[in-house]
Amino acid sequence: MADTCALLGAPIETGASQRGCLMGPASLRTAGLDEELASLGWEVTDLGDVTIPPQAPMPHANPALHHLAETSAWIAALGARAHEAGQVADLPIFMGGDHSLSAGTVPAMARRAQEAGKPLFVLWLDAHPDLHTLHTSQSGNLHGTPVAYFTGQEGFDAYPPLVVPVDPRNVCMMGIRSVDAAERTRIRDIGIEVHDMRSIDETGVLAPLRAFLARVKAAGGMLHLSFDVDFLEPGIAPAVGTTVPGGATFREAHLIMEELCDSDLVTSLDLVELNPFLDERGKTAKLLCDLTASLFGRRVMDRMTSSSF
Ligand code: 4U7
Ligand code: MN
Ligand code: MN
Ligand code: MN
Repeated sequence: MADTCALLGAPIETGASQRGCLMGPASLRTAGLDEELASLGWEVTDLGDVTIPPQAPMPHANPALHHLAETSAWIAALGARAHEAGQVADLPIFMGGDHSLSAGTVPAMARRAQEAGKPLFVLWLDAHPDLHTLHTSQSGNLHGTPVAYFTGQEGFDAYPPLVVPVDPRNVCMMGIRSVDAAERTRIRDIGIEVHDMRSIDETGVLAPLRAFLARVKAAGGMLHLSFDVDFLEPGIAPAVGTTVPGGATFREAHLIMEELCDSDLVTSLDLVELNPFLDERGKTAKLLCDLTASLFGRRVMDRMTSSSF
């Protein structure tokens, strides 16, 4: 029987500074994500898009925050729908939408893991650690907060109550190259594993990835992959509001997906920050589909053992 995956659209853009992420799910569907996964033998169900009703403004001590009420409502709505998606599918895919959606999806996957009696691990592929609390964010853009929230940091009274936090030592970040002062302190304080771009230049992606996957496997964990488009070098993935030069190359990104596929450990996926308004003839959406296909089993050749030569 084919493995099952579900697509859930999260057209949220209130966490980002620039508008356009709400078109992300439509762009991924247009790029043919569902057909691609079906062609790889997966049984695909499209659960449609989550919506929220209009919200009254919510005041906050940090006057910089934008769209707090809407974003908090999105997080609550996504938490419920993501948990349902995780019950109907082996591998739910959450199509964003800006990265604040992970404040809904990751806690939902932590609940799902707890129900299965397993710990949740998170692989965070991003230029940014997204480790602000509502009080330390200076930009006020809430897509910079999900990791602080789902690891159970204080300062999130205005978000829905967190039921199951993720142990920060179970979070591994790769691709990091833009860190604010408050985030740098927090990374050290709570013990997140961070591979910034300098260390990736030094070691490549495989060595730290394999070490992390070995930890997940040894713990019998479930693994959530959160993929922010700005993890990638902007030249190959222009459709994102927060480009930072020096990102992962085409092959580094595919190699990560291929290795994750072989590990068979990934149990849920966020595709976030795609802003189709900024795309060039759909190239970023197509690249995201291709990377997802690598994660779901597309390969050029069967792996040859030395005996096949
Ligand atoms: B993304 C930033 F200041 N740290 O808080 C902020 F650099 O989901 C960026 O990773 C946040 O794209 C980026 O606004 C959030 C900034
Ligand atoms: Mn992000
Ligand atoms: Mn980012
Ligand atoms: Mn962004």
